[in-house]
Amino acid sequence: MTGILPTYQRFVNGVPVPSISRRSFRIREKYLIVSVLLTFGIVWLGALFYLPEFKSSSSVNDSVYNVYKRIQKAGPELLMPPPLAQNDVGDFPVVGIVRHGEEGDDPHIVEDRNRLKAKIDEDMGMKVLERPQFDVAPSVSSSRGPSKPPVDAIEEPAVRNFAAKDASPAGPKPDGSNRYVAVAIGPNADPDQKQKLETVKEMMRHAWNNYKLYAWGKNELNPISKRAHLSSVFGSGEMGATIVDGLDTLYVMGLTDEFREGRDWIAEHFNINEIDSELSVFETTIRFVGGLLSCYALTGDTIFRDKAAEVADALLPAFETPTGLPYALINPSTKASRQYHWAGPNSILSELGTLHLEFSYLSDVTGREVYRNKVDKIREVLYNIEKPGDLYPNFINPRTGQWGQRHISLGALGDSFYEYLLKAWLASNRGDEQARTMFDTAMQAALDKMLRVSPSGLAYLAELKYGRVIEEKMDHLSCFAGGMFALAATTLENSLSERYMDVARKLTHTCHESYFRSETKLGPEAFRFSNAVEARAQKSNEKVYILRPETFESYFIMWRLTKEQKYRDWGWEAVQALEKHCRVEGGYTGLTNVYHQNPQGDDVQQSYFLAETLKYLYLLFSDDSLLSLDEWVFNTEAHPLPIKGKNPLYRMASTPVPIEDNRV
Ligand code: DMJ
Repeated sequence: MTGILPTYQRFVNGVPVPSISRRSFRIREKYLIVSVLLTFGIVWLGALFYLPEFKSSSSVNDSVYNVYKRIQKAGPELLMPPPLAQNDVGDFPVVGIVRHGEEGDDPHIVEDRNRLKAKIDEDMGMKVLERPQFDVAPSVSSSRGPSKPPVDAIEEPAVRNFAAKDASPAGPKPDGSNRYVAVAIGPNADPDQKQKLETVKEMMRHAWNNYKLYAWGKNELNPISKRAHLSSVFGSGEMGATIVDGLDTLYVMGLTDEFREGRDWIAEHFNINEIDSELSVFETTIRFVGGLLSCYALTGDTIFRDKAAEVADALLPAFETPTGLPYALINPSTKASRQYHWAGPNSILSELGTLHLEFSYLSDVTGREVYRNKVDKIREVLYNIEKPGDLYPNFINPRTGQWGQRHISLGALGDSFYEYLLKAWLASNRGDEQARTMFDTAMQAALDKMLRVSPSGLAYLAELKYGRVIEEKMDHLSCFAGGMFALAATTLENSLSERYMDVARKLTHTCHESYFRSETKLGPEAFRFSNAVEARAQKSNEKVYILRPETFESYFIMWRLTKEQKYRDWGWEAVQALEKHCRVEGGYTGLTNVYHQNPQGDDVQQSYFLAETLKYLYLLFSDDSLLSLDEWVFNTEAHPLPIKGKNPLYRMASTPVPIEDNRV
C-alpha cells in the first residue's frame, strides 16, 4: 500500500536501509505534518473567536468562548464588545463595560461606537471636508512653559464679596496664595446652611482629588476602574478637560491649593495646537473657552485670557463656510473640519447657537473683533432665515443656509440656542435687543406648540416634527428651561413674563417629580407621559443618570429668584442621593438605571459634574452675593461671565491685544 507521505530511500554507509524499519518521520515529513496541524489549528481557533455564536454548539467550544470572554474582561480596549441580544447581558463585567439594555444603548457606548464608526468611515474614504482656507487671527502668545504665579497677574481682589481673612482663620498668606479664597456665606449664617455648603465642597474635593490621583492631565476619570477616561467628546487628545472645566468651581469654593495646581497645569501643559484629533467646536467653546474666560474674569490672571484666545483661534477654521455657520468638528493640528456623520451635511442648532457669549466676551477682553464677527454672522443668518411657525429646526446646512429635517426641541440638539438668546441680551446689559426679541418670539411659539400637560397636571415640553408633537417625552437636558423661563420673567416685564414664571415653576416641579419617582431619587435621562406613566423613563437608555446638572441649575435659579425653601430642600435631596448612589471610592460615577435600589455605575465622572453639577448645588446654599445674578451670566456649562457695564470685573481691552505684553 502506498503511504500518504512520499517515501525516500535512506542509506547508511552506502547501504540502503529498509524503509519499513524506520521509527520516526524524516525532517521534511515533520515540517509538513506540523504545518498542516498549525494551519488547521489557526482556522479552528479563528472560527471560535470571530464567530462567538458557535459557542453553544459544543462543550469544547464553550470553554474556548469562556477564554474569549475572559480576555474581554481584561479591558474594554483589548477587544470590542460583541453585539448582545436584547436582555443578554451574559457575564460581562459589572464594572467598566456598559451593558446593553432592553431597548437601547447606554450613551457612552453609543458615543464610542459612533466615534469608531466615524473613524472607519473616514478610513474607507468617505467624504471629509477639505481643509478650508481662512485668515488666522493675529497670533496670541504661545503661553508655553511655566509663567509667573497667578498672584502676580491679579489686578484686584476677585469677586467683591470675597475676603481671604473671613474664610481663612490664618489670614492671608505672605505669598498671597490664598487671595483666591471665596466667601460663600456671612459669619452669622445658619449652621445648617453652612454644613450643606461644606458637604458640597467636600464632594468637589473628592471628585478633584481622585481625578488628580488617577487621571491627572487626561480628560475625565473612570472612578470605578480608577483610570483615565479619554473616549468622550474631546477627541482622543489629552486636554485636561476636568481641570479646565472644574477650575472656576474650585475658585468659587475657595479651594485655593487645588485651584493653583490646576492653574499651573494649564500654564505649563495645556496647548490646544498640539491636539491632533477632532474636537467639537461647541463642547470646546463652552467647556474650554468658557472655563478659561471665567477664571480670567474672577482672577484677572492673563494666562486664562491668553489660553482662551488660543483655543478660540484653533476653532476658527470651522467657520469658513459659505454662510459662516460653523461645521461641527475641527482638528486643531490639520485644521480639517467636518460634520458628524449622523447629521449628514448639517450643523446642529444647539451647537452653532451656543457660542455667542464666549466669543463676544473674548473679543472685548482681547480687543480682537474676529471672534465677535463670527457669532454675529451666525446671528444674522438665523435672524434672516424663514422660521417655520417662528421656531428653529435642529438641523441647518452651513453650505446652503437651508434647514435640514424639521425637528424642533428644547432638549437635545436645540436647548442652549434658546438659552443663549436670552443670555446674550443679559450679558450685554440688555443692549442686544435683537436677541431678546428672537427669544420672546421663539418662546411664545414653543409654549403654544410644545408645552403639554399630563393627565395628572404635570407640565412638560414635548418635541415637534413638521409642527406636530412626535413624542410625549421630555429630556433631562430640557430641565434647564425652568431656570431660563424664570430669568426671562424677572428681567423684563412684558406680556409674556407672567406666563414665563408660571411655566418656570411648573417645569421645575416636573423635573423634580422625575427625580422623586425614581428609586434612587435621581432623575432619568428622558421621561415620558402617557395614561400609564408620568415623568418616568420607559426605555433602558432613558433610565441612565449621567451626573447631569440641568435640574439643579433650575433649583438654583428658582431659589435665587423666588426664595421658596422647597428648591433648597430638593437640592439637598439630590446631594444625599448623589452621595448614596454615585459616590465611590474613586470619585463619582453615573448610573445605568435610576430605578434600581442598587444601581450599577457607568464608571464615568463627567467633567461637567465639577463644572456645573457641584457648582449649582454649592450656589444653591450660598448667599445671593456669591456670583450675584445681577452681575453674572452663566454660560451653558455654568461658567460665570461678567455682565458688561454692571460687573466691575468686566475687563475691556481698549486696544487690540497685544496679549503677551500685557502679562505682568
Ligand atoms: C453640559 O455640557 C452643558 O450643560 C450643555 O449645554 C448640555 N449638556 C451638558 C450637561 O448635561
